[in-house]
Amino acid sequence: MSTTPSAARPRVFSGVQPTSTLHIGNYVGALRQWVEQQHEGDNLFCVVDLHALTVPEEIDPEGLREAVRSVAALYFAVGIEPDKNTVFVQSHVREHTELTWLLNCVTPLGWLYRMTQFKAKSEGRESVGTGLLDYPVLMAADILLYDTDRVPVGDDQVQHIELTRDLATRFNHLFGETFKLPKAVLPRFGARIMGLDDPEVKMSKSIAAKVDGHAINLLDDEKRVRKAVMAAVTDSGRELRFEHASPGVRNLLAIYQALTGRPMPEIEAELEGAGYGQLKKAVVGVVMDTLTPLQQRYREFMDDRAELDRLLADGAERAAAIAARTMERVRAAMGVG
Ligand code: ATP
Ligand code: LTN
Repeated sequence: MSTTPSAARPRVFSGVQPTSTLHIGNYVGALRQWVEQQHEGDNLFCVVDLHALTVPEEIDPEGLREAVRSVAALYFAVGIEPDKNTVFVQSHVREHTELTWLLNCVTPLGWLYRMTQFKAKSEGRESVGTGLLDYPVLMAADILLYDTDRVPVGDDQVQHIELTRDLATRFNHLFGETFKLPKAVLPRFGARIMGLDDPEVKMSKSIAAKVDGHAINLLDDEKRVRKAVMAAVTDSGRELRFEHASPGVRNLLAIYQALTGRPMPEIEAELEGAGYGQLKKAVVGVVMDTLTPLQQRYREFMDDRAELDRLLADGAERAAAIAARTMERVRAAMGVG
């Protein structure tokens, strides 16, 4: 496999944190885009376990190792082909942490305090760790280490990718042309799926771990999916046109659209005269059409641990070869190493 990005094959990098089970927002916002675009790029898909350490009270070492395997198995289960993509675990390639330190030294604190994710995650906490503030610099290191062109993510990560570009620009200005500037790539549909229980907030793993009925998790069985979708917040009317619908109904329509890939006018025509109950049943149907085969493949990967570990070790070796070359350039530019 080629490890050199070329004009014809853009370098693609993305990752998900192994913090509890992934949900349908992670699927349509991130994983499905990766699968759809996997033949266009020279891709690295990472399980970003170092990002899962930012709240020390919540670190569960055994649970984390298991979650890393589970997320990797999900990557393969959604259709990421191991021989065409580099799938690896962030902590297996030490250069991520080394580059983070070097980038830290050129990052103005003000840039980090401005991040909306930092503001949201630090709000109301008695003590906030440095890792939570520094999180976007580790993410910038992930991306810049591989001369990444494209970063396929959901809408909530765009600000972090802009920060990555700003950091790369600042570094290049201070130490000479070293890093490429990456671009965020958003999905056509479903860049921001909202919570079923509260359509004003983004569907998120951390809320799903605490609140039943917030998310549709990728490993949920039909009973749980049905329960969550049927209880989803709507309103007392019957408005099923996307533009005029209330936030909860819009979210269900958005999930339906994201999973069927059909244009909204076609969906609206199909549901004309229907009530919210029918919309919810249709959503349960398309969710299960997606989840059933995915869960079957997930179990196969989880049952063959030796093979999963082998695939990840192989991925780390390929990623490390690229990372080592970038670090030589960065160290030379800064006069260390
Ligand atoms: P946490 O609550 O732990 O922060 P999360 O649910 O926000 O987790 P991440 O690991 O931060 O999930 O995100 C992984 C990928 O999924 C990112 O590309 C992110 O943009 C995307 N994503 C997360 N939530 C959604 C959502 N609700 N809709 C669309 N994409 C999403
Ligand atoms: N912060 C991202 C996860 C992440 C990531 C990355 C995504 C860490 N490093 C590099 C894209 C590229 C999130 O989804 N919470």
